[in-house]
Formats: sequence, structure tokens, C-alpha cells
Amino acid sequence: MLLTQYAPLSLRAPDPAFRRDIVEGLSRTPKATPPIWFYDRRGSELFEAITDLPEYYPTRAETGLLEKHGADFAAAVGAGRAVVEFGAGSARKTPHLLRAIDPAAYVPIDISGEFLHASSAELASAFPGLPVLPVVGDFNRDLLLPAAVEGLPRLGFFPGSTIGNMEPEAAVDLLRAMRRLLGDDALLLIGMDRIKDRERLIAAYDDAAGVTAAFNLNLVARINRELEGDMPIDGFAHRAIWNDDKARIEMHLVAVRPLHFHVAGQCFRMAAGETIHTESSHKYGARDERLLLRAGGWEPRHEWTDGEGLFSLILAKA
Ligand code: AVJ
Repeated sequence: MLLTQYAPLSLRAPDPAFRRDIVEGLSRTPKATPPIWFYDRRGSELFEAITDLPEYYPTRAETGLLEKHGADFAAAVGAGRAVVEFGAGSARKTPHLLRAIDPAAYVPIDISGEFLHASSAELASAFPGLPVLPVVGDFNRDLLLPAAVEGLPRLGFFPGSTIGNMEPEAAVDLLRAMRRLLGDDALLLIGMDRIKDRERLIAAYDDAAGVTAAFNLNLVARINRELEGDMPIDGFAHRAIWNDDKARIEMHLVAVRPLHFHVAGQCFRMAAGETIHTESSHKYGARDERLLLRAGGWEPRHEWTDGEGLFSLILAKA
């Protein structure tokens, strides 16, 4: 049962938030752009391809946990909750959870309307009788839940270590906003990527086939297309580094020569070797995960990790 509450944004409409974020990010020193803008149609496809790469372990590790521990989730969560998924995308992991816990409704939230509506329709036909209520929006800004889930206890679902994209302060703000949105008796099932050896981490963000490089460079193509840009695609190279001090992988677009380009009517210059920092992906130790959740107003109750300790799923209570 697919119930569309919010019309998808037209894909062709110029997005003022995109323009503002990119112009602001390119004007800054050092240059840095928010990772949410990777996910246009092509970016979403490239991210899906990343999740299938041999080097990109998080999706396989987390999906394995969701497949394996269904009975645990059922016991800890119980039936009849409204599942609210943050950044649902293609929602490929969600069926495992929905099958295990028998929810009363499913509310996928995603910034990319086109992708969201396709995956919602698929889920609705796989779970006949389950109300599927997609919400197009940025969960980092203020959101409203559909009226149909009022009064239902909620389970937030935030897989993929998407929380890792946020600086600690923003991560805490988001966890608190989720707690406010989901209510006092809510639970949160969240995926967090563990700190591990540097080689393994870097390989996951700089794969041999160059898919992650294409994902990073697609941002340049999107800026050119949607913001009247003339950034030279061949003027940039993909770079992934491990920032040990901040326990995060950083993706950058490095200028391979001195560059001069325009975006949204403004002129920008970059020196050879200068970078645009396009994404941070924070990694967590076991205690870091719990500290972050508690700082965000959530008390960890259960934790599941794979045999290698690559990735963990944590169930926390508001
Ligand atoms: C979707 C934010 C979890 O950080 O691993 C994958 C995005 N970037 N490869 C991640 C991503 C490059 C991904 N998240």
C-alpha cells in the first residue's frame, strides 16, 4: 500500500539549496562541499555500484547482520511499530528488518524523490497491507511525519553508517532531532562503521575499478549541469585519505593543475594540488559508538557485530 504524502521535487527544477551549499563551499578555505549533493540519479546509481564492490565491506557486513539477527530484532523491538528510515535510498536492506519485526507502517525518508518513489513502490508490493508512506526531504532539516503514523510507537532505522558523514557535533544534533521526531518510547536501530586498519579503509574508498572516483567526480558533472558551471572534469582527481586524528576517511577532489572556472555566475580559482573536501566518513570504536548515542539522547541496549568486527548495528532506546 503506497500512500504518497509529499509530491517529489521536479528533477529539472534548479535547487536553491544546492546552489547555496556549493557556492558557499567553493568560496571557503579550504574548499568543502556537503556530501548530500552526491545523490542525483547518476550519483545514486554509482553509490549502488559501490555497495557491490569487493573492497566496500560495509553494505555486505551490515546486510549480513540484518539477515542473521532477525529473531533478536523481533524479540527486542516487537510488532506494531512505525519504522522510520532515514536516507532510505534504494532501501535494499529494509526487507530483512520489515520481515523480522512485522511493523504497522513504513516511512522511508530520502532527499532523492525519484529513487525514493521507485523503491517505495517495490517495497509496497513486496509487503501487501503494510502502509508505505514516503517522505521526500532532508532529514538534517526539519521534517514532519505523515499523520497516519500519529500515535504509533516508532523505530528509527538509520543504516549504512550514514551518521559517519557528520562531524561529531552535527551527529549529536541529528540524533537529538531524531529523538524529538520519534518520541519518548522510540527505539533506534543504527549502523556504525568500525575503525579498522588503514589499508582496508582506504581501499573501500579508492577501489581498483574506479567506481568511487566516478562517484566523487560526478559531483563536478552535476554542478556543471545544474549550476551553469564550467569546471573541467579532467582538471580533478579523486583522492581518499585516512585522517587518523579525526578517525575518518576523507574524500577530496584534487586540482591536477591550476584551475579557473565559474559556477552560478561566480568565478573560482584553485592552485595545483588544492582540494575540494567532498566527504568525511567517520569510523567508531565500540566505546565511541555508545558515547555518541548517549550524547544524542539514546541509551544503547543491544549491539550486533560481524566476526571480523568490521561493522556494528546498535539498538538504542530513547
Ligand atoms: C552512504 C555515507 C555511508 O561513507 O561509506 C561510499 C558514502 N562515499 N563511498 C560511506 C560513500 C564513498 C557512504 N555513506
